[in-house]
Amino acid sequence: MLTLYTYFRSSAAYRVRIALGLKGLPYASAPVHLVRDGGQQHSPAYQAINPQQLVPALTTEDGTVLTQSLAIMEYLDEAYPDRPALLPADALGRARVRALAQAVACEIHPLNNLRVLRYLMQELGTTEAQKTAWYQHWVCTGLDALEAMLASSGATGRFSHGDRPSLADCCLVPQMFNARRFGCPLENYPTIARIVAACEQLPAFQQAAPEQQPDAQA
Ligand SMILES: N[C@@H](CCC(=O)N[C@@H](CS)C(=O)NCC(=O)O)C(=O)O
Repeated sequence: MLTLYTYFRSSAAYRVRIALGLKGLPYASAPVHLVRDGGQQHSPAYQAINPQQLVPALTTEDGTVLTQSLAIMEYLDEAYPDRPALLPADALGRARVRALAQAVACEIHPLNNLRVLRYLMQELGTTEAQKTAWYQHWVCTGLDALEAMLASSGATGRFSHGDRPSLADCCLVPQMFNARRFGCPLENYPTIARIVAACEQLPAFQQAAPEQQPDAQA
């Protein structure tokens, strides 16, 4: 059985939850509370699983631990090729989907991660308002680019790439969840909004949503 180390509000874990749903793969959830107990990601037990002290991590069926959401999702795609694909069949399509996914996972998300926001406030002494301004600035910078990439390409369809959900959508939807949570202005992103609305009609996206996770209730 696959086991996902997850936190309901973690957008990186949310990506993998969507991917598991799209592939139709059952898994066990192992919640890691990022705030409680000083952050359970820092516990020796979790550090033994992921020395980066970040979620998600995934234990494969043979017990191997995988980290990094993009690597995990690509593993799932390669290890379960008979399930719906998260990447297109053609090299150019794969490059485009990876670029869209990385625009979220490598450009937007790392700047706004919990530990970065904490460092801003606790070590650099920013105010709550300054922290929020930082957050919104980097989200909007990234989303401006993503909107342009999606709106200008004929490869964009009902979803980020064509008419089937892909790795790009697995990254986009959680990022938009975070953007809404932090009050980012989103009116300039009509293409992204349309794609997110299409994704949110699918059970894989609905079941992966933070509010549906068992640890959201705890
Ligand atoms: N690049 C990593 C990012 C993982 C990551 O930053 N996870 C966040 C939650 S979304 C985390 O565990 N943060 C804990 C912390 O900042 O202490 C991935 O894609 O898996």
